[in-house]
Amino acid sequence: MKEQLQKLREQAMDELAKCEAQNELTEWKVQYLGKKGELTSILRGMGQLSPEKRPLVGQLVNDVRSALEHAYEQKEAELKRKALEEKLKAEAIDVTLPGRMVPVGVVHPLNRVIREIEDIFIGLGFEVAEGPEVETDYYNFEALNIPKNHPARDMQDTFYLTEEILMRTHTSPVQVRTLEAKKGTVPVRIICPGRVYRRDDDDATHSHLFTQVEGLVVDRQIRMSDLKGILLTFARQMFGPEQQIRLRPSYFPFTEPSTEVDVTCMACRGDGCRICKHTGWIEILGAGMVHPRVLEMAGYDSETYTGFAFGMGVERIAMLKYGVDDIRYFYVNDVRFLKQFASRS
Ligand code: 2NM
Repeated sequence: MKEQLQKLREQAMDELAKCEAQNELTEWKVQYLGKKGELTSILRGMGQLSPEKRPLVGQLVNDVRSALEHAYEQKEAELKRKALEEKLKAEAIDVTLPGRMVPVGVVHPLNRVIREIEDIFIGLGFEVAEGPEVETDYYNFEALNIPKNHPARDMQDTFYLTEEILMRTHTSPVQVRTLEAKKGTVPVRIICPGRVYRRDDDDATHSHLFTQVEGLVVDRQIRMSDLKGILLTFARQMFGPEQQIRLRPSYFPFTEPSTEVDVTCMACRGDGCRICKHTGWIEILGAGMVHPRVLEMAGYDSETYTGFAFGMGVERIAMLKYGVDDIRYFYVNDVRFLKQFASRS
């Protein structure tokens, strides 16, 4: 009996050592330690033994059982550890691998310049106002002192949708709408960026669709010197602290007096070059004192209130700033062009 137990123990230990997976381990446990297992059947056979031998053999069986149980637990822990190690090895991540490049877009140069202009005027106390690109004849022309059959309508050939509805030719209608909404109250300090449309043949310097930023200030005692101060401050923040501005008389139906505004040529700093046609100056703005009729039509008492307004073409400024020689580049969305604005400001 004792030998039989010894043999069983050795055999069980050998078999256990061969186990390589949890399912084999479970089979082993059933075979040697289970209710119908080999140890149990030896225990059952003890009935045949003499009473003196029974405790001795019982003790032996229990020793073998606990030795096998102990060995089983150790083996199970070992297998679990091995399985975990393999799993960690298989799922290992090389954190030193370079990441996959994600293509990132860039802000369109026109939007970049718009943001820059907005930031400057916001710093001067202006708010940004926007409005519809499809407008009525009233807001685009009548309210701006451009009556029907007025020659000024020829200045900006218009895309008409119907007799009365058109694509706006400037962002001034937004300013008229803002004045109406403020119902005669001051101060009014707004800039209006947006797309405008004119029936032009496209070429290197003309586009039937382009972008404007217009500004408007209305308050008591606003005068021409306020306009000059604001535009000089703008020019210096936009193009550099050495900038000067120059005002030349002009004509717009919605301002009186009206002026065209030149800034120091940023290419030659005023010395004269091809870009400024050897004048040292570049025209970038139109401006003037808002015509009293425009104020009256929008509900402002022109005896009490005065204002100035100005307008500029964003493409022209972007072309000068970035050295772009054809306005059409802004609209064809050639990534080779757009990518060049990746990290410039
Ligand atoms: C310009 C030039 C001069 C202008 C006038 C107005 C309004 F609505 F207040 F009357 N907005 N913008 C204006 C004046 C625009 O662009 C070259």
